[in-house]
Amino acid sequence: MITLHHCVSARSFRPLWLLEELGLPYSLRMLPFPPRALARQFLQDNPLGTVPLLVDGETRMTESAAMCQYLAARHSPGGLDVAVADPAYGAYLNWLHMGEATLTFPQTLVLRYSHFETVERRQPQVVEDYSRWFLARLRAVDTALQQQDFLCAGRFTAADVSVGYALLLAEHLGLQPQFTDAVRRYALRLQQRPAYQRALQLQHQSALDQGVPTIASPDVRPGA
Ligand SMILES: N[C@@H](CCC(=O)N[C@@H](CS)C(=O)NCC(=O)O)C(=O)O
Repeated sequence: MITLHHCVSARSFRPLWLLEELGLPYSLRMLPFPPRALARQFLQDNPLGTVPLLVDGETRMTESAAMCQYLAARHSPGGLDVAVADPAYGAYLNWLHMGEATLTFPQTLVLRYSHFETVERRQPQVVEDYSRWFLARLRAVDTALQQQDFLCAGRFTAADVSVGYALLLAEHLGLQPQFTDAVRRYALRLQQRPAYQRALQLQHQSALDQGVPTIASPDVRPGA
């Protein structure tokens, strides 16, 4: 049985959404955000203190994009992954990792220096620079979507889950009004998927059931 350690709408939303897309059995363990401060016993499970943590037998993973790759390859070969022999394999891996490395990372600087830090440590210049950085990198997504509904292989794949989470985070940061039409329509297309909707409802209900705040992690204001 797979166990996913998750905070509401944190990067762990990627594997949660994918698990729902794949229809796999799993157990969802909700944590308050940030777990490093509010659930210190979690450090015994993951010394980084970060979510997601995914445990599948002897396998323990702490990188959300890698989890997407792992779950799609191991549990749905030919379904939500792209096979090594497929001409779209390189594009698939590129998008899958771009979702975290290029599209999510700059947003974490925006989040940290606009909301997470104490008022004295906030950095409006960092917020402006990395918001622009993110929006500039998003042009690659816009270009791809001029030709197709999904990023690669002519169908929905785990790469769309990875990039889709970066778009969800951007909405929490108020960057959505600066999306192009193609990106806005794409985000809507992803968010209308039944598995995405189920993941949203499940995280909310599981937070209630497990006594964890239901507020989305990017909306938490630890420094306020
Ligand atoms: N690159 C990792 C980043 C994991 C990460 O930093 N997660 C954030 C939530 S989105 C976290 O747990 N932050 C809490 C902390 O840094 O204490 C991934 O993609 O999973």
